[in-house]
Amino acid sequence: MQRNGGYHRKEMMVRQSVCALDCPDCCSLLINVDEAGRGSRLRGNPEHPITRGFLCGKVAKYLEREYSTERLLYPLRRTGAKGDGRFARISWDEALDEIAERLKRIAAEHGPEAILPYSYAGSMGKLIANGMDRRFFHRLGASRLDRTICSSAGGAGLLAALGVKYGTEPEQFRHSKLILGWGANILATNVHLWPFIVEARRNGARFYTIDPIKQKVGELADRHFFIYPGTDAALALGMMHVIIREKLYDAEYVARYTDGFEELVRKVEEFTPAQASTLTGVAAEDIVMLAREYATVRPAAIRLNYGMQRSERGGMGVRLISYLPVLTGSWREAGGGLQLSTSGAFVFNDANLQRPDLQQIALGREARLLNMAPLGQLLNETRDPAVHALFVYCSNPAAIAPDQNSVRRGLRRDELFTVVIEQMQTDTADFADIVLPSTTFLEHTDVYLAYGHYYLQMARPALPAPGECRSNVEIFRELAKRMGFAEPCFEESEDDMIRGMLDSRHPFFEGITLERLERERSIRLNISSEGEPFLPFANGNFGTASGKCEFRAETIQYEPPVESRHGDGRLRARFPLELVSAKNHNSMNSTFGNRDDVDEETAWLTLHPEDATARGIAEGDRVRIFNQRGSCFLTARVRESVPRGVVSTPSTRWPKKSPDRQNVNVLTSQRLTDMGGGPTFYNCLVEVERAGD
Ligand SMILES: Nc1nc2c(c(=O)[nH]1)N[C@H]1C(S)=C(S)[C@@H](COP(=O)(O)OP(=O)(O)OC[C@H]3O[C@@H](n4cnc5c(=O)[nH]c(N)nc54)[C@H](O)[C@@H]3O)O[C@H]1N2
Ligand SMILES: Nc1nc2c(c(=O)[nH]1)N[C@H]1C(S)=C(S)[C@@H](COP(=O)(O)OP(=O)(O)OC[C@H]3O[C@@H](n4cnc5c(=O)[nH]c(N)nc54)[C@H](O)[C@@H]3O)O[C@H]1N2
Ligand code: SF4
Ligand SMILES: [Mo]
Repeated sequence: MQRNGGYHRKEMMVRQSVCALDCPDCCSLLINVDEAGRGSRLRGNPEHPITRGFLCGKVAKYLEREYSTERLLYPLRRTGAKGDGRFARISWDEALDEIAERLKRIAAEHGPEAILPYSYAGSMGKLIANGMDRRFFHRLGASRLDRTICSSAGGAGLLAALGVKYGTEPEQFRHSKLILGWGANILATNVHLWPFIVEARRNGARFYTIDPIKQKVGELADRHFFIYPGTDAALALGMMHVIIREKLYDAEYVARYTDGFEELVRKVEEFTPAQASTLTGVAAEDIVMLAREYATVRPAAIRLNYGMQRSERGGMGVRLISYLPVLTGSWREAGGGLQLSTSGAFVFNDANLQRPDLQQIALGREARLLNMAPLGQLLNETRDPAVHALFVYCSNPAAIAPDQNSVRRGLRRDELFTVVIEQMQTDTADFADIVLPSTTFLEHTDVYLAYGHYYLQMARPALPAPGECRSNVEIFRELAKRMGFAEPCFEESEDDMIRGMLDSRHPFFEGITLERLERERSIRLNISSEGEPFLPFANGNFGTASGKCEFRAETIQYEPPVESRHGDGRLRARFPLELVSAKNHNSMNSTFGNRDDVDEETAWLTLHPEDATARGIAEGDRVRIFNQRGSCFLTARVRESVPRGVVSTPSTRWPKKSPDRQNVNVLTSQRLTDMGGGPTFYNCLVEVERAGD
């Protein structure tokens, strides 16, 4: 802790923390704390090589949330109907006793797999969202949750292509001469990559974006390419066609480090630029130009983000795009390659941390695995056993899960026992039988991986927890006691847990200890020697069994998404517009949805002028947006930032802040992606009409 007296009248301490929000940047924070323990200013750590002294707008204001009068401070028991939001304060003992008693009863009557945890990355912390909670549910024998809601299609695509889930370091983008922002809203969702792009451009790099929406980052690009939602696989095939036809690939790299190239050559023959253009909406000459520049302007880096894999063909899209730097040998170069995620380099000892072996005690086997994306189906249709208890933390499924009407029908079931650990009274918390108040990341110890860089970080509490808030770790530890779980792992301190997870024996983790983390707080993984760039596939070394990149051309195929302009004709006749509900700028999924300014940002629907005129819609009109699954109201904005046939709204609003208590997820479907079982939020056909005032 540094002291920073001087011109401040009150003695100020500067404490270090880490932003735990679900963001690739995983920033190192500094917070000013006065003698009374009150935080007064949050800023980015200037010494952190990625944070570089600045924060995004949403977290610069995080202290407003920290001290908000809307924070949940005490355990609550529901007194009204599910969803009404009427609750009464109870004590921790009452709350925990009741939860333990209900879980025991459900496990005895229906088997423990009738209990379902539901969590995602409200905190990215290993202890808070991937630690004591997992031990608890494993010991209980609860159903396991397949955490697919965000990135599993892209993860599967990347693994299919490269065999591991990591890629180019953000720091290396400064050396690029051509950067493609592909399905990546960099200024909103990954702002700490931006300075490296600026540096590259200062040195002459070109920067292009490929996205169905021209976001702010698209306006700042040298060129923006509009693409129809969910058609990236076709664009990648078209680019490969040109690169191969014009012999722009790196023949030596391909010969040494890949397998199945000849079959790939035959496969991509049919995907001419003209054909790819029809499917994607990108002009044929632009596809040729993109392919030529990508292959010849060196080094060229691709920043792929998860936006492009939230669609029916998302897995194949990521897989095929990941072949581009393989074909051109771009992995050899600093400033080349591709980044979708870096998370696969953080090889913790998750067996120590999460103790999957504990499932043997209750079940004698692994518990069933349920995919979180179609939550409505899980709650309404799962049998043998049905879901009788839902335990939610670090997620707000009533706002963020697809097919919201189905989710709500499930949450409303009388016999379902629901527990929600939360910081705010979310829509999901409104359906809970018991609500437990959670600490924020400024108030508990945790360890963080990153999915946009290679620094492992640790945070200690910087601020005291208000009211009776407790961390998930404390809560699951207490619940374990009440359930009678006697294993020593439920007695472990946070530090014990950290030691266990760092004991991974992976070379990337060598020399990383709790003591070192305590001292340094942020440690670059051992991915390359000091001062050297990390070039993971410069010499092949793919994560496949053969160590080569295997094209397996026979498994490459492309079909237009069902919910798209080239998809199901009957559906399209009723709902001709493609809705993309991508990320908002000033919030984090639904996390700051309680704020009025965020609600306003997420209440817009952008339409192309021709689509608006055809429907008699003008800027500022209230519109109803609907399909076979539901409808909601938004306010029209008429712009050429979307192509004809595409409408867009920033996601996701708190349903209960909108007049009809619905957000866009009433429209999105429970259909899954081609790989990885992910949700298909961005392939969603709708119609829009002007609504009365
Ligand atoms: N400000 C802010 N930052 C965030 C978040 C937030 O809610 N707000 N959420 C966090 C989370 S959970 C995640 S997963 C990351 C995601 O980070 P990103 O992937 O960058 O964000 P998205 O908005 O999902 O998608 C990025 C872009 O992909 C575009 N896109 C949609 N469909 C397609 C398609 O089919 N093809 C192509 N090429 N592009 C497409 C969208 O229009 C969008 O502009 O951001 C994190 N950071
Ligand atoms: N239409 C549409 N839907 C989407 C998306 C989209 O782009 N469009 N994006 C999808 C994606 S990529 C994602 S990742 C999901 C995100 O969906 P969620 O993972 O549900 O993320 P948030 O909406 O940010 O909600 C996280 C909640 O966790 C709580 N929380 C934070 N820290 C803690 C803690 O320490 N303990 C506990 N108990 N709670 C905590 C916060 O208060 C917040 O309410 O949404 C998905 N849904
Ligand atoms: S949300 Fe992302 S950019 Fe903002 S402070 Fe957190 S890690 Fe940094
Ligand atoms: Mo996400």
